[in-house]
Amino acid sequence: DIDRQWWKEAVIYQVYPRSFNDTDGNGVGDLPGVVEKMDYLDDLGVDVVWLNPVYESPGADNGYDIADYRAIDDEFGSMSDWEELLEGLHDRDIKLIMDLVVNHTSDEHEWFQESRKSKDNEYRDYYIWREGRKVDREGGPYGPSGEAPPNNWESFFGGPAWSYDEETGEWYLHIFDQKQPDLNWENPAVREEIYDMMEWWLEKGIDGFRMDVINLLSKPEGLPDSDDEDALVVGADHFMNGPHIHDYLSEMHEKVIEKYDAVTVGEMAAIDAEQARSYAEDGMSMAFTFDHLRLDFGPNGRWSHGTFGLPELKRAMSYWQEGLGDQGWNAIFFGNHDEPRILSRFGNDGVYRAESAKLLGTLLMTLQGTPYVFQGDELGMTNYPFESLDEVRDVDTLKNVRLAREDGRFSDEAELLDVVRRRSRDNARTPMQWNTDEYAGFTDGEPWIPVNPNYEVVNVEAERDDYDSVWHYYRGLVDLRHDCEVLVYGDYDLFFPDHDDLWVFTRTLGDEQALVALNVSDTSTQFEPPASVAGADADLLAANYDDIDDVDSVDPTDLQPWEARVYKLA
Ligand code: TEU
Repeated sequence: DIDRQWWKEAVIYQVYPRSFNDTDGNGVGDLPGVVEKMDYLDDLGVDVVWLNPVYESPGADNGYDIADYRAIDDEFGSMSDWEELLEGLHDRDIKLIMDLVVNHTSDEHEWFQESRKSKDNEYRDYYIWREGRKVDREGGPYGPSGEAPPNNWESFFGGPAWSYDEETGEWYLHIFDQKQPDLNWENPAVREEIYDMMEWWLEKGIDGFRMDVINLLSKPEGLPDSDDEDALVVGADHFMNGPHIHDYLSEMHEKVIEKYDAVTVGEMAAIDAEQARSYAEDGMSMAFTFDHLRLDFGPNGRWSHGTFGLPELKRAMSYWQEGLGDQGWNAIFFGNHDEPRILSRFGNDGVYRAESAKLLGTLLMTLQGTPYVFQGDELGMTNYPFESLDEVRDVDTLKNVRLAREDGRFSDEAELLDVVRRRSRDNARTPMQWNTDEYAGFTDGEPWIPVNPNYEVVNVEAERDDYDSVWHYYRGLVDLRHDCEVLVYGDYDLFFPDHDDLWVFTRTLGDEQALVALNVSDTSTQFEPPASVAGADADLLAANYDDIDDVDSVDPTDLQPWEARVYKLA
């Protein structure tokens, strides 16, 4: 009995509009730019576009600081441009999901402007205000008031999660930048405002929401200090998956989502499979989880570098492949606008650039769950070779790295640069590479962030002209995903979990079976098929090396560096 859903069968493409295509020459991508590339998306064959925020925003965190939820920022165009996009995508049978950022607003949102005015303002309780601590803690005093912040929670972007506001002499909570005050979800008026806004967008015809840091909405009574040293940031043990989170999400589902055939994908750091199942019960279609994107954190967490082996990556992914059962659904992704490029992080972006990009695409499209392609990954775009912090735009990188430098956490500037190159969110935010024109055809002006110098080789035009390119391979994978139900709904079974180089698994649905064999390494590796499929008649559904036309059964073979094969068992 398969629980079929359109969003389980879909391939989703993430458009980061700021860096996708600029039509007005101001160096920032815009909505008419996405409209211009709708045929490109259609040619690639994707079913859904997830659009990062384009709402009115001062841009402290590239649109994740929203000043008006119902307006399009001038930088991106107008509401009629947005409507043209929605209509154009729908004409091509492509759905549109929008980013929902409701843990916080911009400090320039009118609610916050009101809220900060006085303690008895009707919007005061839309946000989380507290008095500072009168007793100086070690390291204090912090604020201009001579007080310490209300508790010891830290911002993801570094420093205390609180800022002092002179106007009323209190502090407000911001888990991200100080220009991103957290909304107070305990206040029913806040929840109603958000639900109305969501409904407004759904009425316009969108097909769902990607929900930003959605498991952060509920903060515990009393906002206690954290003493969990393993938490992602100080306080995360309290503000992630907080006490009322399921009440809020199931309320949101009943009041809004349920009335539409909308998909929801929650961004949910720090959850396990059991928690994911309970979020699914609240009505969340699927979740972005991050275990696999923490493996390369070093001794000082995100801003230091550690190493990991393939068995750990397989373990992290297989946990989720096996862990959800009938309840819940995986969102499969290896990167997005917050992460380094997948090719540089999990592949080999040098000699085996094309091979490893294709292997990662194969993995993305053959694991169980809905695959998300981040713009440019279908070309094999890579990390940016940062030479200095001057090339960095991202608030997260700039703030964290500066603080770490002040604290002496880097031994020298070279170490700092190394970590920025590996980790900065800007790696994924460099302009989409369309052709070999200046600035890769992204803009006629000066781009807001530098273009990766490899655009001369890695670009849409060149790859569409080359039948062996990463782009054409992705194009084929999208078709494959559409044609093979076993790749969507089949069970996942992992073989040789401890093998250092091979990732081998089957997908099984009734009497249909596919076998995926990946050589995740720079050296050729002997593949001995698992006993259950060895010798079986099979066709190759996908392969990233082309000298294998004669394969008609699953036999022992040497897999070339980064070779990927998908067999369909007869
Ligand atoms: O990201 C949430 C988040 O936790 C990230 O800040 C993450 O810690 C970091 O990017 C390193 O992986 C979401 C959005 O995707 C991000 O762009 C926003 O900055 C953030 O929320 C705040 O809205």
